[in-house]
Amino acid sequence: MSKYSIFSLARNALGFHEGWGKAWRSPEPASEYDVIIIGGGGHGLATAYYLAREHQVGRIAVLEKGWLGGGNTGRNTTIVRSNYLWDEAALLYEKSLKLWEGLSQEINYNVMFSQRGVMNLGHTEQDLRDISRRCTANRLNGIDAQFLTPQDIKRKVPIMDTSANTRYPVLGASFQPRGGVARHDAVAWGFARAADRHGVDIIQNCEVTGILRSDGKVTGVETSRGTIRAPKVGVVVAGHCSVLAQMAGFRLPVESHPLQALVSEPIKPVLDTVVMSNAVHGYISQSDKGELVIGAGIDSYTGYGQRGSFQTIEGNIAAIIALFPIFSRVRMLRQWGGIVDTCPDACPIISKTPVDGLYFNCGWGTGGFKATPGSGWAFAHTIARDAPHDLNAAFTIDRFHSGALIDEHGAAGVAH
Ligand code: FAD
Ligand code: PYC
Repeated sequence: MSKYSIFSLARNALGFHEGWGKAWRSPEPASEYDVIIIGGGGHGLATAYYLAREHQVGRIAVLEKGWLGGGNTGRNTTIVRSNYLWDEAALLYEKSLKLWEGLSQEINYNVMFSQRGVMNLGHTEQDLRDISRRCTANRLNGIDAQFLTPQDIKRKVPIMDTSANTRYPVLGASFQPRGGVARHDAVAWGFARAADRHGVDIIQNCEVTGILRSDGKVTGVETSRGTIRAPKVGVVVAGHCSVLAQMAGFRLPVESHPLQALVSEPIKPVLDTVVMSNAVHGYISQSDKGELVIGAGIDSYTGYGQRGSFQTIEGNIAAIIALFPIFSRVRMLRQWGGIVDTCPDACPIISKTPVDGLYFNCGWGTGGFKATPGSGWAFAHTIARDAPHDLNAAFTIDRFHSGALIDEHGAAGVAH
């Protein structure tokens, strides 16, 4: 470390960070852009970054009604993996995983991507058949996948109850060593700073209230900060995509549900991988700070409250304690909910729409955090070229008319 940076570190430590520059600008909205992105979550910010970086689009704005990453991006349990069954989904999520592997360097921001592996447990003979089918399909697509026996599982996670007489007998698991976790808010901040450096205007506290159209084409948006014109608009608002679709005059086959998560008080390191179980609707990992990060399945009702119901997490915690009796006396610190946008086939929409120049990226449901870089990359291509990339060509809105669904309930299963 140079003398200069040691002094500047000491000065900032003693001086309440005086002189630290803002990570991104906060410009007033211009009256017109080449592309407007609605939604300042990870996907929206990544889209803006790749539009500027890979497609040299000049004037881009990201409009966010609240603060960056205040939606699902900052509320998820940060699990990253690509072990999906069908080629279309597996290749899209694997593209994303490959981008994760170089992301901190690419955007020069430490997103703390930690490839500690992701384990998906099987509790019945049918679970094992599904797991082994998925492992084989993954390997055929060049995706790392291992089948673990109960003995392998016990060696990797000694604190799990793998004895025969438990409520949820552990009969086997799939394991993706390259899967893991990342720091979710850093992903939003990192993409925001990188996009800003490429000239993207990031405008917070700017709610889109209407989508302007003329002769079947988008012409701009109405916002809480006035009218902004653009010939292309990308919508990436997760749980609120149906609201935005209604503004544009069409309907999406999406339901919005609360999805909850919890963290415990910090404890010593005891769990160095991610464990998920579709059957018990629960998943758990330990953060670098020592907190247990626990998630549940979706609440069964639809709604926009970022809370969720007690009964869902009560069942979730009971299942986690059955698998990990050692945690029975750990105290939970916080609980929260996000609104997830679920499609009938548990796959996303990255697509053109019935309105020319208007594009939607949504329907990631409970599993879009892992897709953040890949989704932004593919959506940027779709907007810039007005045509999908091969990787997202199957994820159109049209598939709900044609019937070409991609059923990923097994891989997304934990929470849908
Ligand atoms: P968001 O981050 O929600 O961003 C959308 C933004 O749009 C928001 O900031 C919102 O304020 C803004 N917006 C909405 N309406 C408007 C408007 N009218 N005008 C302007 N802005 C607007 N996925 C995984 O892969 N792994 C996990 O472990 C995982 N765990 C999860 C746990 C929980 C509890 C939850 C809730 C989700 C989880 N997910 C997980 C899913 C994942 O979080 C989402 O799929 C992903 O973060 C979606 O990102 P996004 O950028 O599309 O949405
Ligand atoms: O998609 O891996 C996932 C996931 C885990 C928890 C919520 N979603």
